[in-house]
Amino acid sequence: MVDVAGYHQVISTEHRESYERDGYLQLPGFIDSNTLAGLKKASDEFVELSRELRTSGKILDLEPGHTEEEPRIRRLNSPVDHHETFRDFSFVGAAAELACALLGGPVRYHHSKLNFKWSDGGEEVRWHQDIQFWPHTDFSPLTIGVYLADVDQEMGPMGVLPGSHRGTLFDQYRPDGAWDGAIGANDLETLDLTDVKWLSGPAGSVTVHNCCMVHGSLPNNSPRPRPLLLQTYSRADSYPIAHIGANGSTGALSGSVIGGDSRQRIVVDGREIPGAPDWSRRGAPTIFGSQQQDT
Ligand SMILES: O=C(O)CCC(=O)C(=O)O
Repeated sequence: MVDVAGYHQVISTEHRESYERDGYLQLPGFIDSNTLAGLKKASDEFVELSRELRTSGKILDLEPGHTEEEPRIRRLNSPVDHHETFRDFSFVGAAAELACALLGGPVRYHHSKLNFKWSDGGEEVRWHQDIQFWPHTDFSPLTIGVYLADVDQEMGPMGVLPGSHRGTLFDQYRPDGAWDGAIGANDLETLDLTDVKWLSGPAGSVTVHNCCMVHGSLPNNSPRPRPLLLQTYSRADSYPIAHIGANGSTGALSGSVIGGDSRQRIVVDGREIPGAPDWSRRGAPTIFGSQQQDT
C-alpha cells in the first residue's frame, strides 16, 4: 500500500511547481539500483520469451525483422498484467508514490507499456498528445517513464515541448478521416519545435509528461536498445470516458485506485452525480439485488 502520509516527500515543491508550469519533469537516476535491477531482470525475461515467437501477439509487439537469434521487440503491452515486478512497481513502488506526490492524493491507474525502441532503427514516435487516445473527465492524467538502460541523444530519447500542455488539443486524424495518432503537418507548423527538450539520462532516470503535452521521439539509430517503461495515472476523481479510443481496453487492472479510495462523484453540467461503485471487474448487480441487499 502506498504510504499516503509519506508520498509528498518523494519529490520537492519545486519539482511539483515545475511540472505544473512546464507539463513535464526529468528526474535523473530517480529509481534506486535494486528496483532498477529488478525491472531490468523482468524485462530480460520477456526478451528471452520473444525468441520463441515469430509474430506479434497480445503481449509482445515484434518488429518485422525479429528472429530467435536477434530479437527485435517494439513493445511489451500492459507489463503489470504479466509480471509481479512491474505490478509492484506501478501499484505500490516508486511509480505509484511519484504519481500520488505529483497529483496530490490518491490516483487511478490507467495503463502501462514497455517501449523497447530497438537498436539500429527502432522506430520514431511522431509528435502527438495522449489525451485524444484516452479522454478523461479532467486533464490530470500523466505518464511516468523509466529508462531501463542509459539513454543518450543518439538513442531516440523522449522529446517534450515545454508548456504545450496548456495549448491546443490537436486533431490527430488524417485528412481522409482515418485515425493517425499524430499531429498533422499543418498543425506542426504552428509549434516551435526548436524549444523541444530531449530527455536523455542514465538508467533509472524518470520522465513525466502531462496527457496534453506535445511529445514524441526520433528513431534509435544507435547499436543499443532504448527500453522505456511507461505507466499512466490520473487523479482518483478523474474517470476515463468510455467508447473513445483505448479506454476500456487498457488491461485488467485499469481503474485501480492507489493510495486511498475513489469517491465515485463527478460533476456534469454543474450537477454532482454521486455515482455507484465501479462494477467493471466483478459485474454489475441488478437493481433488485442492490435494493434487496443481496451479498
Ligand atoms: O517511446 C517513446 O519514445 C514515446 C512513447 C509514447 O509517446 C507513447 O507510447 O505514447
